[in-house]
Amino acid sequence: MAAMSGAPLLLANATLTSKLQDDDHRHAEPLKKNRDYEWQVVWRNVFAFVYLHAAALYGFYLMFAGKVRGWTILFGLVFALMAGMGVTAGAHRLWAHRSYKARWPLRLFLALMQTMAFQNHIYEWVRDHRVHHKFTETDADPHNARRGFFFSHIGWLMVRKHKDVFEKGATVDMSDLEKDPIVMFQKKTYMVLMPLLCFVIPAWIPCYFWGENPWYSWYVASITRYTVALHFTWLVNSAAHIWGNRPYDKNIGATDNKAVAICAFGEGWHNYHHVFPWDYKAAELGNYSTNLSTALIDFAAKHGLAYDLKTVSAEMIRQRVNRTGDGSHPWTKDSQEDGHYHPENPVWGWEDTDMTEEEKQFAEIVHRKTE
Ligand code: ST9
Ligand code: ZN
Ligand code: ZN
Repeated sequence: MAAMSGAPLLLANATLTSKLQDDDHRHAEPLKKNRDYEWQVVWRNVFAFVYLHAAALYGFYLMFAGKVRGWTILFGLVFALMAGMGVTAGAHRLWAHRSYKARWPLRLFLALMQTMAFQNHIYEWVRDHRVHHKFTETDADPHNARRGFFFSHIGWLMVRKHKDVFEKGATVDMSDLEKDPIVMFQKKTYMVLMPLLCFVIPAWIPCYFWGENPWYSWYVASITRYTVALHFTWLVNSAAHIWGNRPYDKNIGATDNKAVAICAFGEGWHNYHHVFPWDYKAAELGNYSTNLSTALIDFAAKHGLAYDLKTVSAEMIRQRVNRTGDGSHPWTKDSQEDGHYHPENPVWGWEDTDMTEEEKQFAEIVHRKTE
């Protein structure tokens, strides 16, 4: 393991030019009507979501009526936890933001867990997410929250994307993922692996190991577990772009929302995350109880599977809170402007080649002394 293994890194970017602000997505502005975007409904997806929700309601009935075994419910919870971690610690913090590095056994494990979640393969998930960060709350954002709760939550998966998503999305560098054999293998085999890992195996395990009724197992361990996990994930795109505090930047839509953080294993500290997307914790406030993904990454780092964890200095956070926060940060009242450090904006958090020379210059990685 490299000498720096397990040690968080600090990214200092003193006067980084803002890509995000270039996109002119001031939250207060109402969405301009865009005649180019006539919704083309994808009925296949609409019907799939109608089935999922009807079947999940039946799954809840089975659970509350005591028809399904306790072991099956417990299994569904553990499975959801693992799949969710594949999304948060894997697709999101590792692959989309490169906020830490992972040895191949951890990458394999995270890719398998991400496949269990069926939120599209890692490559597609990351592409949409990088585009979301780069063009937040514009027409190029796949789940633009300025189109309202329903669109950003689920609606965006039921219509064809705006042309800006394709056009501006094409400017996002994905070469790092193309070099990761685990990501590319998952992409190639997704249509076989995903149905097995997300639906067939979780329905089969309760039947085989403790004799659950196969239909009950299907509805509870597969469908209800999947549907609830989707909603918890989607809340990050919808609720955490609408309701909550903006302690770090009041000018952006993303919010810190503790309830979402709990449901989405630490991804609800979304105002912080949009301001400092390279931080492997995706949060400053809260602890492991509101950030289970950080607990997993720290555990992996302790055992040498994760390393080069990136984070943000307390000073940099303080300066940003003072300059652009909405006053809800617990430090705000005590802190004072010293005028020394004025971070303009984050780098997006991964080592992409489409960063400008100026951005690269300021995205200097500084090692933090640990002990
Ligand atoms: C799901 C994803 O639910 C959820 C993501 C949530 C993200 C949350 C993030 C927050 C942090 C993490 C929180 C985790 C919490 C976890 C807690 C768990 C308990 N850039 O897409 P297509 C191009 S998925 C550049 O088909 P259409 C590209 O060339 C749910 N280019 O567009 C592409 O071709 P290819 C299950 C892009 O036709 C081509 O366009 N899945 C980009 O408009 C066509 O792309 C579903 O429901 C881009 N961003 O269709 C299926 N995008 O791929 C969902 C596209 O060959 N998807 N291009 O390179 C679909 O059916 C379709 O995508 C569609 C749009 C109908 C929505
Ligand atoms: Zn992100
Ligand atoms: Zn967001």
